[in-house]
Amino acid sequence: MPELPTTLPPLRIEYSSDAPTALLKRADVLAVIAFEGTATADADPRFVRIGLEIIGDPVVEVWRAKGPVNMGREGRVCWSSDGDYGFFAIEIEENTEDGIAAAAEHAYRDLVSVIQASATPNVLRIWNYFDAINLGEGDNERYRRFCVGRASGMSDSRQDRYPAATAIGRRDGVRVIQIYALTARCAGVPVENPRQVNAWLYPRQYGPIAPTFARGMITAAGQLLISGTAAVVGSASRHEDDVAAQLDETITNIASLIRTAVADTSAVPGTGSVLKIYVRRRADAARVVTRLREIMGVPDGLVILHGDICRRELLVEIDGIHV
Ligand code: 3EB
Repeated sequence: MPELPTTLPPLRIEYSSDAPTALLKRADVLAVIAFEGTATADADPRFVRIGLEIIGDPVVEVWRAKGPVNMGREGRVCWSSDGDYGFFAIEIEENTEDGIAAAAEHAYRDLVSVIQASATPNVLRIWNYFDAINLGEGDNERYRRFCVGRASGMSDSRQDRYPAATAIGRRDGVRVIQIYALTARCAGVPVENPRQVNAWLYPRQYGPIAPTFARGMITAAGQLLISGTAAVVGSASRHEDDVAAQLDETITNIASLIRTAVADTSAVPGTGSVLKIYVRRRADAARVVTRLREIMGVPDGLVILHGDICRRELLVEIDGIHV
């Protein structure tokens, strides 16, 4: 068998106002991620619709690989792949009283087993969305219970191999966990942020099981996948009740991650970045966008979503990709 190269062509991630059904007709489309307010598509394993309100123009996120893309379903997991990259998605209902932890564990077990059996077994990045993320007190908060279940479902992962991730709360009242993953034929290199405690080493006060994600992941194509990033310095949340200061801190964190990843002390987010901003309060959206443009100019792509961040005091979070 000829040996496959250990580098990958870049994955193109962009926002599009084209109809999902038109996008899905293209043979190089790996995934289309829509939000509330964007049109639905016919049942296609490459299509997910996340129940977050999009603030602004109704665009969808499109992932384009080299193609051609194969796709299918394996139990509850939907997948697609062009041999270099894989897209895997699962939606799991929360059933019992301890629904969220059990559902997260099942979702991760199913997802990981299908991914590990695939030609693209290296998990680069995972997105997690579920309802009412801050409901419940102390260790009963739904985000913390989710972290417990996720860690059980990922139990065979090594700490230095956690994927980059996002976990955001929906407000649609639908008790279904929505998870999707980007995987690849070649492993990526996880990156941690020197301004922040590694999330998987967070102290006990933030929950019984620390969140299992890396701050970023450099792909074999040299692209940096940026985890959900907020105004966390060390392990503490900063600038309570001040969305502008939280945004500035978040962008400082992202700049620090990018500089660590590319070993270039002048690198900044902006050109070359495709970003999502999650705002807890709808009314903050315009201010956040104005401030973001002041700081970083115009990124290559930008979407604003109305979603809850995993700690109550956090008002804004940003994730994305930087090339
Ligand atoms: C933080 O820095 C903010 O649990 O998967 C960001 C990205 C956050 C991912 C996750 C949580 C997660 O801790 C929260």
